[in-house]
Amino acid sequence: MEPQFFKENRKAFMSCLEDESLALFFSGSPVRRTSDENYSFFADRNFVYLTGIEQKETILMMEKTDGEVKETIFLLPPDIYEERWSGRRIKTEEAAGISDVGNFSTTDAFEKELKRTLSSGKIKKVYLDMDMEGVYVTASSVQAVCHVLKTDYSKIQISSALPIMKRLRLIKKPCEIEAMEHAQRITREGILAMMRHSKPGMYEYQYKAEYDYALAQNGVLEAGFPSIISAGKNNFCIHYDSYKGQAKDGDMVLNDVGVRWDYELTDVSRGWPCNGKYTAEQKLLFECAYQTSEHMFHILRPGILMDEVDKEIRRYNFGQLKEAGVCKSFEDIGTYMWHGGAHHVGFDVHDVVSAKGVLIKPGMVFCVDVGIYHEEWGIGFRLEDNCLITENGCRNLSKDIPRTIEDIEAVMM
Ligand SMILES: [Mn+2]
Repeated sequence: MEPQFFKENRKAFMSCLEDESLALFFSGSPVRRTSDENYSFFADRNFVYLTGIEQKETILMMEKTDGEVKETIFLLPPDIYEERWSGRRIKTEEAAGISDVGNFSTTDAFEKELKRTLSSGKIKKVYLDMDMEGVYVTASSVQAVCHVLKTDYSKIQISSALPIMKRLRLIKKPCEIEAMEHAQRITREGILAMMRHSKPGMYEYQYKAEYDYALAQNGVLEAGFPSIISAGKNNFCIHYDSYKGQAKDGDMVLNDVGVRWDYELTDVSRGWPCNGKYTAEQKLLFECAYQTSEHMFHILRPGILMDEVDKEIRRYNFGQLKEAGVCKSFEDIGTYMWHGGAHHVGFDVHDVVSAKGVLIKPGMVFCVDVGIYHEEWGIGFRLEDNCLITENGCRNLSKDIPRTIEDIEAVMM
């Protein structure tokens, strides 16, 4: 992503703030795993959306006074001994090149600078990055600032930056779409690798190994999110992650996987027979999901209420299942459809956006996910694609990943 992208994001964010406001974003700290080990660090996505920087313990401070905005990034100071063990820390010039922020300081100066700013008498409101439930996301840092504000600056109001971030992140820019398209190409490689190597008797971890190998060959060292790869009855666990099961002849394999490229994610599901040939029952159900998905890609366009997407998937898929003689009454649809069919994707796989009561607009990207679970027949799968809303319709970003019975069977021949 070009520095311009992050600069525009900050500008858009600050334009939503009143004068005499301060906003703070923290990249976060690694979480301890055990003893002296941490989980690999993953920077807060709102912080990354505004800076492009993914280093731990980094802080973005933005101040709006007298109609002017001042942006400062606080970086970990150089430490030759620490850097010997855990890699070099990002330098000011590099951080400036990535983010296009003009002012830099070091994290050890942050507390003093924060107190100086808050004591200036020019700040009436502080915006903090709080998570979905209003609980503080980058826990310790945000909590520490809250504590300082409540004890020493009780006249300054605390506000959540989240509603603004959710509005901004809802609409994707052309560079984000480009990154997603590249991520789709790699996702395709991963799914094709699983399909091509598939045979009865293969273990779920072997499918996963094929997926991870294909990604790594394309420079992606970690799946976009914990891959869901299951076979047979394990397909009935929606967020399955054990990978210990074995695909037996006649079983379907379900993959619900993604790739992150340049911060942007994909989220694609396919369901296919491990032996490469759909049975009559599998065909019947798959065709229902496919027709529903096709229907959605025909009708989705700007102006439709986002809340209607899920309902329409359910309504249309019921029609298909009824015609197939599987489900007789709409009241019973919950027996076969276990989850929602539309969530946004972007910097997060369940993207942090606000779409409730919102009309669909160009630049939105969300999943069209049709899941069918028929426990009696032992068949469960999802057909999930990523839909980009355009000026007068939509585009299936994952359309090149085989999604018809004919195309999937051809790949698996
Ligand atoms: Mn998914």
